[in-house]
Amino acid sequence: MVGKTALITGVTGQDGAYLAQLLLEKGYRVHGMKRRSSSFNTGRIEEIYEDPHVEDPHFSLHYGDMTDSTALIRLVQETQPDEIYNLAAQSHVQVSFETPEYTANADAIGTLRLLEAIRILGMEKKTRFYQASTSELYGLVQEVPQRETTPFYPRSPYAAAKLYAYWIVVNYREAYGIHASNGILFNHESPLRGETFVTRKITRAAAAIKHGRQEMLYLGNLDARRDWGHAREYVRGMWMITQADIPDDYVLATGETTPVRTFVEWAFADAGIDLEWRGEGVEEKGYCKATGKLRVAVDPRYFRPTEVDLLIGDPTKAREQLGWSHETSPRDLAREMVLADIETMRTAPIGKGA
Ligand code: NDP
Ligand code: GDR
Repeated sequence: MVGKTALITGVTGQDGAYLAQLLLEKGYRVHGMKRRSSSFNTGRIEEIYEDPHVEDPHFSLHYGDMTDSTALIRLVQETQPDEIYNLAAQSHVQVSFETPEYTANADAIGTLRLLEAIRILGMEKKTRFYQASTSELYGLVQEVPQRETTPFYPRSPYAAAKLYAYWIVVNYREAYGIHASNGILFNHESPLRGETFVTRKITRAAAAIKHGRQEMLYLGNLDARRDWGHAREYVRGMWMITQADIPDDYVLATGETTPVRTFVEWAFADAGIDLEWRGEGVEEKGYCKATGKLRVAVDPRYFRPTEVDLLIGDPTKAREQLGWSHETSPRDLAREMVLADIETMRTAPIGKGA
């Protein structure tokens, strides 16, 4: 028996893949929006992909783009979702400094387009809406740990675009009575994490160095601190937020913060490479203790024009009101990611991602 219908934008991304899997397990009919690409972009959802020729599939993919209002309206009309999870975004903070206008279009106005689709189609009372909001909204530290009432201070075009999206969701909830909620999610990672985000960049490099396929890892700010949780647990939180009787905004976080430098040490140790650091600032370098080989160095090209130095979230509201909590510690997360990359790299070719 098929239950509710969900539409996921950004289904080909890390969170989209985990969420689609979760909803299918819960008996949903899942529609995913993917954008056109010149190469395959469905690698993360291969396991749940259903041949479109099967009768009455539980999982279907549709072309669309957050910058294309008509495609969004048509998709909502055709799929008639009970729940929309808006995960699609230009999600890379550093890239947003180079593509600020596109980032605003996809991340800010794209969210508005989707909310307007609900309104234009008269689905305000039928369709619940989940917005992928972010701890990047907190930006420059105002209060720690950061919670739902902490003031926002965005520090990138990405965060500024997500700030608009956050508030337009609140406004459409108040103005039109749409069941629309923001999940203010702190960083969450997994073996499916995009290769240019810092955790995955580190775990892939540690695995590649272990296999003798890479010599060096170049990183930016090693002092930045993040509250890293596991993506699989956070998509469960997205679903719980959407099931709540009353729409609201919730922080999902572990409550633990770790410097990038420490994540590097963990990942390399799990790959069998204990590091020692010499130098400071851009001179800081990580050497393998056993062999003395240089393995990690700072490259200022990865510094951001404005940085978010410290994120640590307080998930008390989600725990008390929804019963959500994380399970995986940042230390265990690092180990899971490294071991997965070591295994994958045993056979797969590696790219030269930034
Ligand atoms: P990913 O970058 O892995 O996935 C983003 C998804 O959005 C991909 O499916 C991508 O498609 C799609 N996308 C990008 N631009 C467009 C567009 N113009 N039209 C349609 N689809 C588009 O992100 P995550 O899965 O990590 O994150 C999911 C959401 O949660 C994002 O909105 C992100 O900003 C937000 N977020 C993430 C956090 C995290 O730590 N992961 C924390 C807080 C918020 P393609 O595969 O083709 O690139
Ligand atoms: P973030 O994640 O910006 O927090 O956004 P990212 O992993 O890119 O950076 C985390 C911190 O690490 C520092 N850093 C580096 N980052 C990258 N990408 N590459 C490097 O070489 C490097 N060296 C140091 C960064 O400066 C930063 O301080 C992620 C995204 O998923 C967003 O979409 C989401 O909203 C937030 O998490 C919460």
